[in-house]
Parts: sequence; C-alpha cells; structure tokens
Amino acid sequence: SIEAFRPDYDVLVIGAGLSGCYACHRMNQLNMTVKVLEAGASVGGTWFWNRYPGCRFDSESYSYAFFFNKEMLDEWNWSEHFAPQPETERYINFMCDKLKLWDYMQFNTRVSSAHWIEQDRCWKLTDASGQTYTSRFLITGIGVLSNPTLPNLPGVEDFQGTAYHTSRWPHEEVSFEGKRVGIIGTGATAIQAIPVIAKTAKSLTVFQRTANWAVPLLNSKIEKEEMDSIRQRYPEILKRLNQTRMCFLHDANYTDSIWDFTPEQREVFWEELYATPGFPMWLCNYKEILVDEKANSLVTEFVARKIRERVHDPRTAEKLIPKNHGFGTRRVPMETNYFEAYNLPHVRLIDLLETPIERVTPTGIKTTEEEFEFDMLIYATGFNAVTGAFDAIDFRGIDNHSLLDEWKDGPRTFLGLTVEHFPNMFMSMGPHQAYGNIPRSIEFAVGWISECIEYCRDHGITYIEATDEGVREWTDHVHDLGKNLLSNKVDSWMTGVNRNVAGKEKRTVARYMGSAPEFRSKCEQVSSAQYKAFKLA
Ligand code: NA7
Repeated sequence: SIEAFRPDYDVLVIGAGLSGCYACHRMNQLNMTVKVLEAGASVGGTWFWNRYPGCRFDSESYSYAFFFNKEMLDEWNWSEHFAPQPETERYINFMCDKLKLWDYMQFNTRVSSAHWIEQDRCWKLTDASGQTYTSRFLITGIGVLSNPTLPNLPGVEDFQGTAYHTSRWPHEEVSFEGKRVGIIGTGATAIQAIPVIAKTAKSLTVFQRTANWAVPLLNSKIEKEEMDSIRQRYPEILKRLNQTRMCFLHDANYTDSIWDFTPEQREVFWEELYATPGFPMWLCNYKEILVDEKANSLVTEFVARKIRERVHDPRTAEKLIPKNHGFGTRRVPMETNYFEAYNLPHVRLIDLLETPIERVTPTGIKTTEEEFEFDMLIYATGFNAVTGAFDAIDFRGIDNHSLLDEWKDGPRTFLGLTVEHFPNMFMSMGPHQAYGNIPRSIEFAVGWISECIEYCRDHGITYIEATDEGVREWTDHVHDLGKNLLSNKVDSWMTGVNRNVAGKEKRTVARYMGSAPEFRSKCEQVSSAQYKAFKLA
C-alpha cells in the first residue's frame, strides 16, 4: 500500500539555482526530508554557468534578490547597482551558508529521467550514472535559460582552436591577449561580452544574424553609505516590487499616451529615459509603445538615431539597427559601450544576412564571401529556452505520458506550476509563469509550492494533479493575455523559437504576460480554496 512504501525523500528538487536553494530551505523549515540534485559542481544555476566576461544583472541588484530573510538583507552588501556574475554567485553561496543548505545538495548529478511510479505514488529519478532516487513530491528548478544551444552550422566539431559557449565558460581565467577572436550571436549575452573582450583581444569579429536593440545600462558602484540607505529602504522597495507589473522597480507606464505629446516633448522624455540606468527606456515608456505599431515605430526611430550617433562608420551603424522588429519587442539588452566597441579598429561586424556562414572550419569560419582565421571561437548563441530544460529530461507521468509529447505544440500548464498527468510535480519558473524580476517570481512560486506541499502533508494527501479543465482554461488565458503584444509577433527565445533546435521553429506562448499581482492573485485563489481545483487523493 501507499503507506507501506517509504520513498527515499519527501521531496526531491532538481537544480540548485535560486529556485532549488530556496525550495530546499522551505522544505527544511517544514521538517520534510529533501535532496537537491544539481548537474553543476556547485550552487548558483544561471549564475554558476554564465561566467563569460561582462556577465551581470540588468536589474538593480537590491531589487533582484530574495527578501524572505531579514538577516540576509541585513548582512549582504551589493557593491554595484547592477551586480557582476561573481558577486551574484557569492550571494547564492552566502545564502547556502546562512541557511545551512549544503548538506542537502548533491552536485555533479545530472538527472536524466523522472518517472511517476503509480503504485507507490512517488517520483523515481535516475541520474546520468544510473543512480536512482525516489520521493513523494518533485520540485523542478531547472531554469528558464539553462539548456545552451550551439549553432546548427556544418563543421562546429571541426574547429581546432579554443571554443566556448558563453553559458559553459571555464572557471579559470580566459585571456584574450594577442588572440584573434570570433563571436557568433548578438543577443543580451554577446552585447555584454563584446565590449569587454574587445578591450584586450588582438582582433574581434562579430557574426550577427539579427541585430538587437540595446540601450545604456549606466552602471555605478554602491558605496557603504548608499548601501546603508538602500537597506533602510528595503521595506519600501519590497512594497514597490509587489505592486509593479513585472516586479521591477520600474513600472510600465499605463497612463501617458504618446498622442498627447508633441514630437518635441517626446524627444525630451526619451532623452531622459535614455539617460536613466536600467530598464526604464523599455518599461516606463508611453503606454502604446509595446502594442501599437505606429507608436512603436516612433520610439524605434529615436533609438536608431542614437545608434547612428554612437557608431562612426555609417555602414556599420545601419547593420546594427534592427530592421525586422521594433524597439522593445524582444528582450532589450542593456549595454555598456557596446556600440562604441565597433569604433575600435580591431573590431569588425559581419552581417550574416548579407554573407551567411557556410561552415565552421578547423581554423575559423567561412562565409559565402570570406574565410576567417581565429584562435578562439565564442558561441553566444543562446538557449533552448523555457521548455528546453524540460526537454532534456525524460519526464513520464501517469500511464507513461511523456512531457515532451504533451508539450509538442507548446506548453500546457495549470498556473504555470503544474501539469496534467504529472501528479505531485511542481515547477518553479516553468512555462506560463510570470517572469519579469526572476528572484521575485521564484520567491512567490516556491512559496506557493511549499504551502501546497505542507497542505498535502497535513491533510494526508498523497496525490495532487492538475485537471484537464484547469489546464485548458489556464493555457487559453495565457494565450489571450499575449494577443495584443507586438512581442508575440516576433521570433525570439521569449516566443519559444530557436532555429538551432528541431521542432522549435514555430512560435508558442511560453510566458504569462499578465501582471505579476494578477498572477499571484490567481494562484492564491486556488490555494485559499483548499486546492479544490486539483484532483486530490
Ligand atoms: P539570445 O538572446 O537567444 O541570443 C542568441 C544570439 O545568437 C542571437 O543573436 C541569435 O541570432 C544568434 N544565433 C543563434 N544561432 C545562430 C546561428 N545558427 N547563426 C548565427 N547566429 C545565431 O541568447 P543570449 O544568451 O544572448 O541571451 C539570453 C537571455 O539571457 C537574454 O534575453 C536575457 O534575458 C538573459 P537570431 O536572433 O536567432 O537571428
């Protein structure tokens, strides 16, 4: 019987990033036995793997973190407004020390399958070495951008020099001194890395397929005094983050219509936004910017002009100005001297729309026009995003339902937290969740999941599963929310498109695009109704 079977753990968690660490802490607080299985050699997730030069937050450090523990808020100091990767990695290690999480972590353990065992009402996980683990409940904290993809170019295996994907950057120092470096991709990652690599490389050649809009980050140091004042304001900051649409300090502007202002007034406003650190140019703009093509084209023209002003060579400037999507319709990277890097004599931009890559060669890259020789090749080619981390594990639910199959036409979830046919499994940062400020979203999702597991335990519930109706309604709701957005009409990781992965050519609705307060309220309605929207047993 169910009672007779004792799984190894009450809860297994996959991934020791921010989600997994916090989930581990919450399970400890509930006195439930927990194990976190992590593929990497330590904690950190995104901030463990992404160590490429220039890697840092695009959100204010003191807003992009956990708020649940007062001691952590009291003791931790951020040294920059937009923290660099090493600092964030230290922060996550500090959290694991503080909350004594290390004993529950098992590293270098890549979960390859997760199967529901009906007769025992438990999950059975198998790692790459064949070791198995069982638990009553399963929490996935496997990340939104964690499954890196190489370009599907012939010859990728042939290159004889050093090659790195930005998300698999080595732990030891990488020197670019005297090296001819080639980099493929111009997403948020490359836009952070390019100006830093350009400082010391002998030459840097950037291979761009789609240009991206990017605006100044305007980072600065936080001195002790300022940190003290930030600390004093934490309650106020948290209050604000809980009110805004995407949990950022900067809220979307829902009141000012672009049509109520003269071109001169708009110009003044946009100049101001362009000179403000972080996301405001993207998120605090006129209310029509991200929904109305005409309004969008006006701000797009403003940002294009900035690029023309900053890049000396007019031909290079034109190539750096996106032609196939308007400003803000993809995730806007924040940059520090990105455009100025192209003014350096040893930095060159190759437009792959004009001269596509034919192949990677043992010594470099061959385009339709030219053959390039490199000592180092950097793939800043992104991820099989959102569902990609799930695709990499063989998830099997009741009656051998496979998650890959269930989601072949796009993800289907209930609240972005659960899936029909996958009982007792909860996702932190799975598809259809409100993303925005990710640590804030994680704190909510893991909190909700933990309360749900506690409820099950306290009520003798050993089976909880999303219903067909619940999944249908939630998935339709998520699709409806995205309908008017220009961003859903553009290919990007945010619409689930990755041309390097078979089956990911079509756009899907991967994210919840309503407001975070609405998202939380929907989830809370379900919990305060004793989880009746689920099948419970
Ligand atoms: P992104 O934003 O997905 O960018 C990947 C880049 O790599 C993008 O410019 C792609 O061009 C390019 N790419 C991918 N495959 C190829 C091939 N085969 N040939 C040429 N170019 C290619 O990933 P990032 O790591 O930069 O950023 C991910 C997120 O992390 C970011 O949005 C932040 O939220 C944090 P494409 O646009 O597909 O033409």
